[in-house]
Parts: sequence; C-alpha cells; structure tokens
Amino acid sequence: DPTPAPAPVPSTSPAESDLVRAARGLPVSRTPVWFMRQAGRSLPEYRSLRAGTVMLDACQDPDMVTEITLQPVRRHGVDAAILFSDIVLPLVVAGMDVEIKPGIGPVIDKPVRSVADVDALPALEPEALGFLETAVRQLVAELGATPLIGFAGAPFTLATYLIEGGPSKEHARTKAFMYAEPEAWSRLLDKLAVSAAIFLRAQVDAGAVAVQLFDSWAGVLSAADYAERVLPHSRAVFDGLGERDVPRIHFGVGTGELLPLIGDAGADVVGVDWRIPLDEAARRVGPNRSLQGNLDPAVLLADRATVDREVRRVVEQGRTARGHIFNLGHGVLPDTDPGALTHVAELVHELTTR
Ligand code: 1CP
Repeated sequence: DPTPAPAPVPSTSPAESDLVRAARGLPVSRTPVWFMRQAGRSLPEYRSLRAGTVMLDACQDPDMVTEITLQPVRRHGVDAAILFSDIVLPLVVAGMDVEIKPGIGPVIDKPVRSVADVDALPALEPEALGFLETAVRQLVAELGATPLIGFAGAPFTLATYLIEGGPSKEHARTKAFMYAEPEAWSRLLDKLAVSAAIFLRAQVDAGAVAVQLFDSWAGVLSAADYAERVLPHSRAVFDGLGERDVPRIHFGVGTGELLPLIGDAGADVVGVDWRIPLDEAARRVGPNRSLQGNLDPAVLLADRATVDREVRRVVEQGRTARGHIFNLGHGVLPDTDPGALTHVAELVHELTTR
C-alpha cells in the first residue's frame, strides 16, 4: 500500500481561531460570527438532504451530520461550525422515549412526574456515542482552520421537556416539581448534568474546540431560584469537562436578570438575547467574560437598511465587552432569507477587520 499523503497543514489551527481567541478575550483579526441554528430549515440544501429522514435518525448518521454541519459554513463563510444534533439526543441515545415531532419539537410520551420516574430514567453510556465521535472526526478533517463548536442542553432546559412532555411557554409543571419535590428535582438535574457532560466530552475528545451549553428556557426563573436550584447543576456540566481547555459558551433566552449568574456557572462567554444591549450586558457580566450575540433574529426579515443599522449597533456595543462573538439573540427563524445571513457575516467582517 502506498503511504497516504500527509494532511495539508492549515495556516491557522482551529484552537487558535478568532472564535477561540474572542472567547478568551485575546486580540482577533476580526470579530468572529456564526448563527445559532445556522444549519436547518432556512437552507434549501438542508431541506432536500433531510427529506424523508426523521430528525433523530439524521442526528445519528455521521455522514448526514457532517454534510448538514458544513452547509452553512460553505454558504455563509461563518467563523464556526456547530455540530448538527439536538439537545435531546443524549436522552434518546440513553433509551428514553423522546421523539422530535416536525413543527413542534421534542415530545415525550410518559413525562417525568414523580420521584420514581426520576429514578427510572436510564443513564447514558459513553460507549453508545461512537456515531458522534465518527461525525466529529470527519467534520474536523473537513473544516480545516474553521473551529467546530460542540454543544449540549443544560439540565434545566432538558428537564422542562421531560416534565412538561413537550415544548411549553410557562414551564409551570416544571417549576411546580422544582418547588414540591426539591430532592427529586436535584436528582433529576444531577442525572441530566452527568449525561450532558458525557455528551460534551465525546465531542471535545473527538476535536470540537469550544462548547456551548444551551439553557434556553432558564429565563423563566427568578435569580434566587436559578442560583439555588439550577446553577449548581449547570456548573457540574462545565466541571465535567475536567482539564479539557476549551472555551465555554453559556446561553439562555430572556436571561437579562440572570446574566451575572450565567457567567458564574463557569462560562468564558455569556450568550445574550436581543432584549439587552451588549454594553449593558458587559456591565452585568463584568470584565472577565466575553459576550456572544445579540442581533434580533426577526431583524433579518426586515429591509437591508434596517439590517445594516442593527448590525452596526450590535458591533459597536460589542466593542465594550472583553471579547465579542457576533451571533443572533436566538436561533435563525425558518423563513429567513439565507442571503441575509451571508450578508450579515460579510458586513461584520468588513466592519471589524483590523
Ligand atoms: O445549526 C445549529 O444550530 C445546530 C442544530 C441544533 C441545535 C443547536 C438543533 C437542530 N437543535 C439545537 C438545540 C436545541 N434544540 C435547543 C437549544 C437552542 C435553542 O434555544 O434554539 C432547543 C431548545 C432544542 C429543542 C428543540 N428541538 C426545538 C424547540 C422546541 C421548543 O421548545 O420551542 C425544536 C423545534 C427541535 C427540533 C430541531 N432541532 C434542530 C432542528 C433542525 C430541529 C427541527 C427538526 C425538524 O425539522 O423536524
């Protein structure tokens, strides 16, 4: 057999990319930009590839994960890829009967409503994540200098799906369980923290150079409840990374009042939605953390002049942070014109190139 040709040496390594540098508060060549939910329904190439494949099957097919993750990187020239997966995947792999219903989201037939339900939940075995390791290794090889962000759902946000049985607005049952069954609550969030940490470690060990913990729905909690009943479990997820020296991004929606705590849970980067300007967010998280955000995704449905004005504002307000990763304040809306995303990535680069 001939010796295989050596892999091309990229000019910069993903671990020294602008994304990682901004996350650490180091100088960058330009502000890095990526978009939450950059893969998915806004892209026609995604819709045609996914046609006929159930979401959770797609997430466990390494070739499909690789291709879908790469699509927005090729199209938009963004500064990071985020693994195509879902926050409920570790639960599915562990054997819980969670489904993702099209147009709805994660749904579970027998919601968790008692201490016995919590104790009956199956644990995630790291050995079951071979498909993930394969997908991440393939991706890292294809991405070259572009960093791959690994992610997981935070214990609170996962608990909302398990307890409610599906998506919900108020998360009233979740909060009721938290207040009524504090011990079972803590056991549930412990379990979810352990599986999230296993899921993140698998991605980092296979080559992801940053991680994002999505606590999308934590904004429904008061700061006191968040600090006492949720934060310790989110911190446990980050602690589960051990010595792995990758920047940690931590994001939730409507978390204006929680921003300092979201940072305290162990984040290098605090993700901010559109409700609070980044200069105010920088004051709230303090000088030792970077920020990610926070263009309102709905702005992308407006005219080009509005988009440009709002992008400039976010870039300017982001300059007050220790480091800034440009992103949306939440995921790309399905009706978004992909051309608007490409334009935003170009404009951020143009405005910030040193
Ligand atoms: O490109 C990327 O961003 C990677 C893909 C990705 C990510 C990061 C998907 C694919 N899901 C997620 C994370 C995720 N999943 C979060 C955290 C981010 C956020 O707040 O948006 C949450 C809350 C979920 C749960 C979920 N999965 C929902 C939301 C339901 C609700 O409560 O409102 C939905 C609709 C899904 C399904 C899903 N996940 C991903 C896609 C492309 C889809 C749609 C599936 C389909 O088309 O059938």
